[in-house]
Amino acid sequence: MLSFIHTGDLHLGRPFRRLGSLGKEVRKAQLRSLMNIVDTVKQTRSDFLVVAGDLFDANSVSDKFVKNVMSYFASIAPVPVYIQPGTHDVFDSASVYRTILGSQVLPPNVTIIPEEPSEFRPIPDVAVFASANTTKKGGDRPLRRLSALASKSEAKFKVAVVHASVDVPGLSIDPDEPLISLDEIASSPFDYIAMGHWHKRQAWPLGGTPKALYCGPPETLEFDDVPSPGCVNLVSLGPTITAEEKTVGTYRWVKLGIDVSLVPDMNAIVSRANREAGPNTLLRLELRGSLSSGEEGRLSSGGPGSPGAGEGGSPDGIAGDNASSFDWAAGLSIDDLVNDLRERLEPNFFFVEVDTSRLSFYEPAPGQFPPNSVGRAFHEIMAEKIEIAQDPAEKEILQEALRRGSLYLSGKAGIRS
Ligand SMILES: [Mn+2]
Repeated sequence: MLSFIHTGDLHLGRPFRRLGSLGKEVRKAQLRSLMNIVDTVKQTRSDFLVVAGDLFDANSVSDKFVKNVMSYFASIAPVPVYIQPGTHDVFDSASVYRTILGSQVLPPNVTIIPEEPSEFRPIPDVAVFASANTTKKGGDRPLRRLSALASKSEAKFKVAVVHASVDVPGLSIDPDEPLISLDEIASSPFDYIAMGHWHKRQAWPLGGTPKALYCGPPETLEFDDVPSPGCVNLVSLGPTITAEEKTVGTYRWVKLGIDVSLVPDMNAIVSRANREAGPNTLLRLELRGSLSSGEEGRLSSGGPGSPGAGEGGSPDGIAGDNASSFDWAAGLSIDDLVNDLRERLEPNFFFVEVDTSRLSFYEPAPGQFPPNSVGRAFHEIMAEKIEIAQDPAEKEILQEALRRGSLYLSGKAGIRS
């Protein structure tokens, strides 16, 4: 069976600044994924390897690093390797590939795809068609030129390598970037289009037999790459074309959104997060929901409560069933909350990031509703009831009703079905 390995978007040398000192561990994992890729080529006895753009994160990489990267490809000689310059390592005058081509580091089994559409024959029955990206922008339509060239080819199997977005409204990142349309895919003479650029595993068209496949980065690059790709495609060329995932990556990036108003306590956040735990898991915890100003919460919990610069208080408990549930974090500032969570989660993960940019600080105020609105009337009626209530427990319930009602009427909270 004829087969090849399709990868792309390795982004070798990426700084991973948000990871601080752990960034270098992920950079090491990127090189490990490259080693796993060449091992996969050997183990599956694949006929060739294609890299669909963005092998390097940037064109400014050191000669030593480039030499090291090339040595991985040299290790599978004479198996042909086709490297397509993408958008991060675009084939412009300052391209890393100009340096590689002008030096002695290019292994004999490696081809850097040139600017003009070209046909390569790794083995007699298979033709690979590709052209380098020479600009990051420009509304280029690379598949059209490749299709024109491939339609003249007699090869039994035709493979294209393209670093571009699929032109789907709402999905393509930028109308000025390299694009291929669904029509171009459908009418192209290719058996398989090895895509790069999008960092997600996807196959187009969505219905029917997929022809243009994104394999995603072999080592995941960010929290937005969901689910973590971490693999390459083993493509088998025969009466039917199949693409099988082969895992080559190390780290799993998990983004978890939690509405603090829907959990009973901090333990619930920790135990939910710990379901994702692992020594190779990076966690981004995105907290959202509304925190009350914490005045009543602080009083009822007796906590110190020092919101300092203004932000702080107790997470909202809109869905709580009783009074104790909505002030579970009373007296905590947002910083305290984040520090507590990090302290409890960090031992169980490779990396933990807590985002609180969508946690809102909230205290009902009549001025937030226009005069003569339902919200203003509700606020005034409730304020009067709170004023005249004698029983402290009743007063507390009314205050909470005001807070929750104001959240609802101002659109800050909804009703769960
Ligand atoms: Mn990329």
